[in-house]
Amino acid sequence: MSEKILIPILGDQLSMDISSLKGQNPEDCILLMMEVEDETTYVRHHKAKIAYILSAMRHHAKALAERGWSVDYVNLTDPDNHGSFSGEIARALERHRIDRIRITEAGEWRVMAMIENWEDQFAIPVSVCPDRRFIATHQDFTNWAEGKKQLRMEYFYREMRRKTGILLDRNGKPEGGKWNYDSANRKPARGDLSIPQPIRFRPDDLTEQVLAMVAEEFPSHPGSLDQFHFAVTHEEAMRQKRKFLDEALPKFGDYQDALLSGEPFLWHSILSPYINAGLLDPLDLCHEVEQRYRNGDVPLNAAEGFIRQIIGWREYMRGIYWREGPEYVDRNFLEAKRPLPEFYYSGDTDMHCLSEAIGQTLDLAYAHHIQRLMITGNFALIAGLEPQAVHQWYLEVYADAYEWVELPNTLGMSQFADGGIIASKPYASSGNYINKMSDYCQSCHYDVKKRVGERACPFNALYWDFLDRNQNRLADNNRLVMPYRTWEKMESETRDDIRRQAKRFLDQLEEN
Ligand code: FAD
Ligand code: DLZ
Ligand code: SF4
Repeated sequence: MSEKILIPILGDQLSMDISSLKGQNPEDCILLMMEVEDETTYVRHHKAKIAYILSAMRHHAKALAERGWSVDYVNLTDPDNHGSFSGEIARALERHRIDRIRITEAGEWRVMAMIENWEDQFAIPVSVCPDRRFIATHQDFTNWAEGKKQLRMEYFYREMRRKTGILLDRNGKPEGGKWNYDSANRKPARGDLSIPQPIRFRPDDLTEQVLAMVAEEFPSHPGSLDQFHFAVTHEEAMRQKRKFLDEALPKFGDYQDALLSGEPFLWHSILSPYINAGLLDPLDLCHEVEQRYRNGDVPLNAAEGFIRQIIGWREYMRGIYWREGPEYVDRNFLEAKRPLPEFYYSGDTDMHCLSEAIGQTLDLAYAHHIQRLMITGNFALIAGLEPQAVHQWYLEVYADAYEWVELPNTLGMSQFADGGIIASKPYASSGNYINKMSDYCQSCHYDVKKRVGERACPFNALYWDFLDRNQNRLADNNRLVMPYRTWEKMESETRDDIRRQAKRFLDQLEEN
């Protein structure tokens, strides 16, 4: 009798090419897919995030079965469901005669720790395959980081360009002569531009069942299911990819940093949930973007800008996550302690920029990068919110959020809680930046031009107060020399007024 192999497929491994399936004969394998309470509740995920992942899992199970794989699928509401990956592996080993387990490495420390136990726990051989959906292996990142004082994304990105050959000319030099065209990518958007909209996929019967189940099982989780629009199959994700390439990519670069009221998507791809769960392959996508550039369909600043997000930022964040270890989550360089204000779960605030970004997050489980970094993230940073609470919020509310990518973005890039491993300076700004890049301030209760007084934009006093509060930790940062000089040059009464204004606001924040 041939050896029987149990292959668990996790909820973010929904690819036909996942490494654990490579070279395996379907007749020798049982694929195990598990909807489990531990995964749906280790944080209070947005309802639409749970619905998206479970529906995509159910569709993927069907697609695997159509290709001849035997799939054992455990539903969340199965009465015997043990509620955890390990519990369900134990049950599967009772149901089937299994000789060994084979699995693609999990995306996060928490789940890897479980998998590493299985060999002893179940007295069965367990082999863990590397996740080949990433361009850099763990060893590649370690080799690159070796001996470097600073791990700047830009240099890592160049390595990835060389490794993949993407956007290199015949001599191996960067296409167009420069590695990075970010300086061309800072246009504010105007409401009169025609903005492409992503496809809103209509839920099929399977998705409708999942939506009903999620509404029933997770009533207290944040977010709404009313505008559920996600693709839940590889084919649907490919349709959204094509729409993005045709309609939004040409201007992706120009408006990458723009913000506009009532426009949640702008020229972004809305592909992160699909890339992270396995419905789309990141490298294939970058090759297609490169091809669009070579065909003359899109400008270089758009193609390079997009490719940098994937083979640069995305890969770099994963590298940092695994390099920094499971303790990374506890870092709090700025010793920020304030609890997350309630309005992060309601959008109910008269700061228009925040109510827009949070409102759309609760409706759609999506916000684009500049909203995450310069609105919700910036506010959390300058208001001194506890980075672990901020991390939990981001992990809960976005459909694309898995710890390996969310944590370094939130804790490192956005909250500077790692003391500068990722960011060379904190992404802190006053209302001025928001006003320059958006139309939010035009319809806000507050006056973006004022620093003090009843209607003064809270971002203004908070920004200076943030610098003042953290002077002993940040004054040495050579990228902050100018702002500290400006602060020092202000009249001492002005500085006191700003401190008082910030204190009043922060006291009220804690009372509410
Ligand atoms: P686009 O703007 O179209 O970008 C294209 C792709 O590039 C994205 O789909 C994504 O795969 C990749 N990408 C872009 N920026 C980053 C980045 N900084 N890190 C990793 N990949 C990137 N991204 C996640 O995938 N999951 C998260 O949980 C997540 N949390 C974040 C938290 C904070 C505080 C911040 C500032 C950023 C976070 N990001 C996260 C990165 C980024 O905001 C999202 O990838 C992006 O907004 C997804 O929307 P999109 O697909 O329309 O992206
Ligand atoms: C995020 C998530 C959720 C909400 N539910 C499940 C689930 O029920 N079953 C599953 O296999 N995966 C789920 N996931 C994704 C997992 O959390 C993700 O695969 C691991 O975090 C990988 O490390
Ligand atoms: Fe946000 Fe201030 Fe502008 Fe209002 S005025 S939208 S609070 S930056």
